[in-house]
Amino acid sequence: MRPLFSFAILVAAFAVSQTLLSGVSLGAEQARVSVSPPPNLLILFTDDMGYGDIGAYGGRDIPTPHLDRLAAEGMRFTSAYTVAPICVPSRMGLMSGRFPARFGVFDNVYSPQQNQIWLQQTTLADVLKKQGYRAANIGKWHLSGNSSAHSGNELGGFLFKPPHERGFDEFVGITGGMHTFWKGTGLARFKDGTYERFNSPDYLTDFFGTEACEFIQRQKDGPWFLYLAFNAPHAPLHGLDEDQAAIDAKDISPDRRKYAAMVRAVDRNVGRVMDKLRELGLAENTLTVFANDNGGGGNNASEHTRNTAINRPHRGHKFDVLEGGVRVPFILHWPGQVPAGKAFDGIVSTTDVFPTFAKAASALAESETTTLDGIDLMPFVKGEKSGHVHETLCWQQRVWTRPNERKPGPAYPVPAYNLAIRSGQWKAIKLDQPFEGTNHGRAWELYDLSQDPAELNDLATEFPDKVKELSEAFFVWQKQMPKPIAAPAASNRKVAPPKP
Ligand SMILES: [Ca+2]
Repeated sequence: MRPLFSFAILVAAFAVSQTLLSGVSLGAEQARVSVSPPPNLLILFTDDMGYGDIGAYGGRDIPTPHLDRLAAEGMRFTSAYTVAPICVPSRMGLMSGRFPARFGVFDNVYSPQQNQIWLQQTTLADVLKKQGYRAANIGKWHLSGNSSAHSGNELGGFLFKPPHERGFDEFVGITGGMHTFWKGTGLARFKDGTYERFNSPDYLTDFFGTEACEFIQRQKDGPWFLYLAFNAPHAPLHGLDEDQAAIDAKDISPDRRKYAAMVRAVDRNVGRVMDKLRELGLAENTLTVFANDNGGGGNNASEHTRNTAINRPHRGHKFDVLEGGVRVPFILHWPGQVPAGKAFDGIVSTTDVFPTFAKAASALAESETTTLDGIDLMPFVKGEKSGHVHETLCWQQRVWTRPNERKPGPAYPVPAYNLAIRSGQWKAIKLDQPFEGTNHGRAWELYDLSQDPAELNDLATEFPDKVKELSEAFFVWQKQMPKPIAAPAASNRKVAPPKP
């Protein structure tokens, strides 16, 4: 096993991060060497999809030929992690290349003050735009607050910065977390300095696919950056009749059939986008990543986010720091650059997308990567480096509880946080903790993921030294992070109480 943790490196990284809180420096003095032609960059992102629900990751009852082809032509990562098991902090990590805990965010965001630090961050779109990329976010944003309500000319219910103030030239889609999928649902568009609200002319997932193809067609001379963030298969379970009818499996529940239809629609539109790249001769010069934002909602998540997703072979679901909440499918595709049909088993993070894309675009000098938590994947993909990309990853997630579900007290602090650390084959978890201090009613659990991917066999009593090592490493990481920035009481919010 590789060494666990370098405290010296961690301290050094901390010092750098404190001096560069605003993220990546974009000084004009930075000499940038352009490659010719610069690659187009595509993120295909899904929402609450189950880890085991696409064929390339062991899916059985939902045909996903286009995602499977993406994996067959690219590299499939088997130990990829999101930075948080819920939408907003997950997307913060993707767009910034940094842990959302650095922004004091450990849950979804419900108020402007919770976004204070995040709004100072350089985004991937900022970096690429300065390098001459045309950047579009099509689909779900969910980084301007938690509401899809539109007030005045604002793209969302809060006065947070919308996508076009975070580096994107174009945006069309939904601003909040949860949205209907049917034709006629309300959407927002910003393009060329104009803003409009309109009703979707099509089933939402197909409309986003259409918009993506049209963007690529318009920008075919490149370079472009497209962040295509499907809100499927997040609840509500709105699957087209024809997609439901196309699911051959007989022994699935009516809800699972609707979910399967939503995944099939995502897959169809991934196929349309990849076909468009091939049609325009852009496939060889486009770096694509496919990933899911957090674990599938499964059958146990809160009612409004339950979607029957299957995270097999992992236990847990969205909201959890168990593998079912944080391990995600992750595919990298770049013909001629990324080996085809191979699996990569080392630990990677969705924060790695930022430096991987920025470096591919020659938009990030080596010195600028020190502020990031993410690491460029290409040296690993090309075999120049080996092993885990991240020796250690940590999570701290506010516990999602319904009102009155728990009586506050030492055993159940409110708010409570679930803690987790992965290092090599090991994963340690401690549930229901206050942000600072310890709830001694909950001990650290320890799992050997190489033998027990479902985290069923707690080995903490057998390996106390490993528990000590991992727990100490976790708290070193935690001490780097700002304290949580609390949302105001629900009565003081400008919009209705949010849903994740
Ligand atoms: Ca999500």
